[in-house]
Amino acid sequence: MPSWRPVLPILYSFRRCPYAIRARLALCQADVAVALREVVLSNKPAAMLAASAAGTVPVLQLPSGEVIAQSLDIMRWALGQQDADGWLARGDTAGQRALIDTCDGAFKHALDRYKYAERHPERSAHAWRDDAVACLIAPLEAQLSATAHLGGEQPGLADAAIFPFVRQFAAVDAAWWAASPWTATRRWHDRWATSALMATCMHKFAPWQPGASVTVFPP
Ligand SMILES: N[C@@H](CCC(=O)N[C@@H](CS)C(=O)NCC(=O)O)C(=O)O
Repeated sequence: MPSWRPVLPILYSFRRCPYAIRARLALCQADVAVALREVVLSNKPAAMLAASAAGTVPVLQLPSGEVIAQSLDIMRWALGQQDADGWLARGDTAGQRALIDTCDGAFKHALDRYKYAERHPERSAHAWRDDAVACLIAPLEAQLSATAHLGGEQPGLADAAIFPFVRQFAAVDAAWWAASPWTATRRWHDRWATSALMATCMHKFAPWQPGASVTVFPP
């Protein structure tokens, strides 16, 4: 047994953040171990802000000191280490990148307003929901009616990148979602929601504090 401890990359993460979830999904899929530091967004650790002044999660700090502060870049970095199931080849095509852009742009915009409609009284919750459906759910439904996942019958990067946001969308009004006509997208959502990968990614960790012992993720 070596007397030294390998130095792990540090992942600043927040359990419910969809960007952090997509990063953790890729780290789990690649089976890349990191030292997870669960962050409380209202009390961000100074070490995280020193690594990335933007102050958003997730942040991955490599042993070399390099910092990766965008969730998609963390996904690509993780899968670049190990990608036995071909998530990058299957799930990072130009068409899928366009869907991810829509997810992070117009869909996220509408989702936040649908979720917190009382803060955006200029339009009704239903109007924001209609926007979200038009920009992302409808295109997803078209693709997922043809194939089980976005890049074919097996999952890939784009599925894992987009799913955490659809998960939030579905949870805003679960009864509406369950009765909605987006059957292929609901099936895809349910497969991801009940996957072993998601169960691992949603493991609960206490907030990190300086000096705490290392929490290895995936656990
Ligand atoms: N473009 C970033 C966005 C990350 C992001 O906005 N994360 C949210 C949490 S879901 C955040 O950290 N917000 C800062 C805050 O709430 O203070 C990425 O892809 O990683």
